[in-house]
Amino acid sequence: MSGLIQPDQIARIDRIIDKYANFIITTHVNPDGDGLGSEVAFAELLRQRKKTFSIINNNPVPENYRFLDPNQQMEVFNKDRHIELLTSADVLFILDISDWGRLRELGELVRELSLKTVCIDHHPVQEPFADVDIIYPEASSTGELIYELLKGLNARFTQRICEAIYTAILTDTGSFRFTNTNPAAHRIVAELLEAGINPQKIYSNVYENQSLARVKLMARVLGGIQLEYDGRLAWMKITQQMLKETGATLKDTEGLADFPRSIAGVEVALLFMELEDGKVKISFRSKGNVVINGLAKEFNGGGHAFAAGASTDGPLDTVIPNVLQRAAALFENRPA
Ligand SMILES: [Mn+2]
Repeated sequence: MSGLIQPDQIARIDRIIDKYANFIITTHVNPDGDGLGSEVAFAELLRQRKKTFSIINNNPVPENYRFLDPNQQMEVFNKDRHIELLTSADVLFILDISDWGRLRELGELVRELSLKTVCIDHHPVQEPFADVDIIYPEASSTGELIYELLKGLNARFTQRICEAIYTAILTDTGSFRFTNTNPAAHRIVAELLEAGINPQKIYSNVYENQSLARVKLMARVLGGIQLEYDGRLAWMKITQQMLKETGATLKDTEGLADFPRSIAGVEVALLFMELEDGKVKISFRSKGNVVINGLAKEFNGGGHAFAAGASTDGPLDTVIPNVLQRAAALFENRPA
């Protein structure tokens, strides 16, 4: 299988792992299956190489991904608790993110320290990010890149590594449905299945593990879907009141933005979420014909061509019409 990561990059990572002893692994805020799965698989490589490592994230592991971390080795970043560890560490591996803003306080602290940084990611970037960047937007997921790296470094593909990489690819491709689904994703997953992982068990852990509050919130949110631009744009909102009334929390909203794409004729879906501080988080999703990260950029956001996000000042009732108006440009000169 020809990979994306070049042999000299693999050799460079090999040398870094060889040379140093203490490693930290992290991923973006609100970690997802790709970030967490990639962390677990990469950590197992370091374990096989007899290295000392810690996995430190800005947020706790969501309930439905706890199976990836049965011994609860993933730590939630706390400056007072971790400053010594981070100061004495040699290398920080940053997975599934190449944006300091999405590393929050951990990122701020790291930039003050002299840690060597290595980034492995598939988000598009404009400029160099870490000391060593292994960034391929054409990869389906960071999990795909971790697979290549582990292959290149002759890791032993234990059950744990196989499950972690499968989870990363499964979740980031939306169960092999999204536009980032590529032949490599299927080839890698075929190999993981041959190695004996149980896809039904992993699917059930990730997707059949929802809280009642989330399902109730979903009903409210979906009930409020509105269509614009001849049904080519669908939008919905989540208010603080809706969260309160259903008992749902922010983490219960993950994945909701993808839903309206299932409506016939809808090209673009927007989800507006009122945050506690009054700011508004916007999720942009596209079925694959209309590029939406340009629109996200207009609101200080960014992301992939067909999945992006932004966060802007409220109130919600001002943001929604503003974004909808600017979205008109997406459909100009584009017959339905
Ligand atoms: Mn990812």
